Amino acid sequence: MSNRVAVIGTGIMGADHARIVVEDLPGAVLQVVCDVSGERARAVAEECGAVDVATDPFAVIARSDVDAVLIASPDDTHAKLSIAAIQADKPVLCEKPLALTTSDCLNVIQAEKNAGRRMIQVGFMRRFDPSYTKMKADIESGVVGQPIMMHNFHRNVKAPAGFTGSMSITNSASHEFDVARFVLNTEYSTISAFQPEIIESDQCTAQVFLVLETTARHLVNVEVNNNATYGYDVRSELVGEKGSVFLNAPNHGRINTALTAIEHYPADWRPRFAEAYRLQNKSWLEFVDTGEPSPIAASAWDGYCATAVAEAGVKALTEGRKIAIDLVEKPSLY
Ligand code: ISE
Repeated sequence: MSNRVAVIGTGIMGADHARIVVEDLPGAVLQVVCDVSGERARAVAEECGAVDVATDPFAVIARSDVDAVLIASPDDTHAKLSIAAIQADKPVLCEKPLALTTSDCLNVIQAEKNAGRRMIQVGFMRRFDPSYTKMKADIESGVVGQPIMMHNFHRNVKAPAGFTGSMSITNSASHEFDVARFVLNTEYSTISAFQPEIIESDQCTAQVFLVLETTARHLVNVEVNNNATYGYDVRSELVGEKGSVFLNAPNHGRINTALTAIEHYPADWRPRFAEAYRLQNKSWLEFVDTGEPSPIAASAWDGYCATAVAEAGVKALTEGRKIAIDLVEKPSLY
């Protein structure tokens, strides 16, 4: 039987997920597209050929013709909707972050513990990106020796209106928090946060520079520049004791002309991570089918860890000091 999927939220990612369900997930049916704006829901549903549209996410989760729920609504709705889906016994793919606060993440974890099984996959899609997969494999094969440092760059063309320095940490850098922890297979012990004050910038245009120490004593830095202007650009270099591994972004062509080589950047993350999204969503559908969570995918526990780092990061930025990252004990479910 096909799995009938509801997509909740039709912003940039919700619309993209609806398209992926239809185009790339042969075992899935796009049953409902839901958004508080009925007009937006209808537009996406029509474009993708969804069976139905709706505006009330809780009613959608309760529907008997919905088997699984993909949550891509605003960040502050993720925890409540995830808990409602767990209580309705429907597996969830929840866009990152799982929740804006660690206490809300722990509420989701508690709901899973009450259900007695894993039901949440968090949309940290970079874990499925072939270049990060290769970086992780290169560490594990020992080719660059023991990993020591990881440099990360995360650049968007232009921050949306109202995007703050803190959101650069909670919304953007949360990807690096998760993927560096996944690649290095460690937790973090501290985070420090800085903003360059060379050019006059408001909260929305300010860059953020983060330095993290891991419990295994690696150093990880993350530059977030959400007003880079030139393109969407994510880079990473892992430095080991015997060499280094660079992340290679897929680049489908380079123009050589007039003594110049020209490469193009995407305007946002969707083309850069298209394959990662496809692989992630396929693994989620398998999880829906079998009840077996993917060992690669981020769990609610991983979602909690990323939010704990982000919470400490925002504190580090506002208080101007290094903040320790303390996690609760990991429940046996994970
Ligand atoms: C956005 O929410 C995402 O999830 C993108 O992957 C990320 O690159 C961007 O910085 C975020 O704002």
